Amino acid sequence: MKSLLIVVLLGLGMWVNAADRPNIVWIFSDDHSYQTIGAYGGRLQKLDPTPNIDRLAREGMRFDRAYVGNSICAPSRATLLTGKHSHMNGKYDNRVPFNHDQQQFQKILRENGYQTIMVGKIHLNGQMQGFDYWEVLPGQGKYYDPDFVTEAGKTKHTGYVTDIITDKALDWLENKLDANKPFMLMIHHKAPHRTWQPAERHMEKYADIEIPEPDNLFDDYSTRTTAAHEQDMTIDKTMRMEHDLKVGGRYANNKQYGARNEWFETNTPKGRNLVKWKYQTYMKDFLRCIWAVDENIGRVLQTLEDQGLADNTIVMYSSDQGFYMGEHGWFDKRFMYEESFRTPLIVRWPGRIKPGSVNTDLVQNIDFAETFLDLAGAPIPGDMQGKSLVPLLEGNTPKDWRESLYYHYYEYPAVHSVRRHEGVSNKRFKLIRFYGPDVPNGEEWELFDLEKDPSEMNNTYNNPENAGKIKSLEKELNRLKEQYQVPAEGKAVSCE
Ligand SMILES: [Ca+2]
Repeated sequence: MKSLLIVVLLGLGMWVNAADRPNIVWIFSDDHSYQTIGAYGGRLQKLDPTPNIDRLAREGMRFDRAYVGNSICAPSRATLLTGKHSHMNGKYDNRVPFNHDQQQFQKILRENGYQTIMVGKIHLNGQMQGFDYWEVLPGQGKYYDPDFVTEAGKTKHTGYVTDIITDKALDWLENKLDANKPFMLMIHHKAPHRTWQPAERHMEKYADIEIPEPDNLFDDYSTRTTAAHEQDMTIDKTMRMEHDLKVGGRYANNKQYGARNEWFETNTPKGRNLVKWKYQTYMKDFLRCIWAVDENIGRVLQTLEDQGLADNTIVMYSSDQGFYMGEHGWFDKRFMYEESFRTPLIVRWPGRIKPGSVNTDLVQNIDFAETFLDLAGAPIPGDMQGKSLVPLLEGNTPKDWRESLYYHYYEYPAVHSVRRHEGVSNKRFKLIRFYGPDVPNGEEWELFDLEKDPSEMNNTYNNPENAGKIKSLEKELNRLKEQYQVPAEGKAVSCE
């Protein structure tokens, strides 16, 4: 009846009243690469890894050019909540504290009549603010029998983390919502974060399938600068047998990984064959974790229908960044190269988004907070740094929409040894500047033509023909730094 009323009101060209503002279900995962989403196509599509996420894309909009500003977990989440780049919200790496007292979109949503609920992984230590209810994993959280933290303290749970997070969300949808208010329900998964531990029911999935390799699994980094040569995130050298691949040590006699251990002991691959085996094993564990995420998204979609909420609820799916699925021989993220700079973004909004639409505008995680506020009809603070995606969702990209993106990664020296870098990217070209400790001469540059070289194998910065292009990209980088108020190098980033 309620949805019929909305249809009638929309039909009359009238905007619905406050009580009919859309609900938002914001499903988010940790390290989910676009390469492992069926709707994005690519070499893994035929494995059909994500039937429910694909359904969201069929019924909604897929963003092909969604990016982050700093490709690492906690800073990405801080950007999501604040609508600001890392240097403005102060959470520029995984180690510095996040100031919860600062402005965040959910506080404003709540002040404007939304019920706000957050369950799952947030990876920001301290008490959450602006939520009617929050229940989160401590730090990285655990895959099996995880603890959760609420305002009241820590509680222990039995089961698989992706299922438990969804159970909590469904409990809200079925039993706890205030029927007089629209809601924002954030369902934020730990999966498929390292060390890629699947639910027991998915341990055999893809067992007899050969996962296609990327063309650059054995990248030698020629043409790239020091950062690519000296990172510590290769499947070959960095990925660990026991910790990541569950072979040997505490897994030697583990029932779940018994067949894998037995196979390895008998065959013991070496050299390139070992890298290929590690790639297969990593990919299968990763895809198994995704399978549980996708299955649980299916449960959420079904519950929205069962509760009569589907028509007036926007469902958005994204991740805190992308991830390397063996491209460049890597796992992990951090670099400004496409696989980790980009992130999946799929949105379903019945009646407002044309089903099956694809958007190729440059969007970034600084846009999410403003989008939520815009959807809610709430005021958008002038110091947020993104733009609302609502016009894009409705198929009306503004003429002055951004044509370039700013990126900045700070966490070095640190795990995985990715040098600090910043850069600018438009739809065609990307200019990256590595700088700081352990970068020869203080800085090194890379230039890529994303059209001619989508895998970013050929750094053409030193080609004299590109001098003009580099000059204009540098100018654009400086313009973005001024626009986003990036502090001069060596000056502390804001932490107010
Ligand atoms: Ca992450």
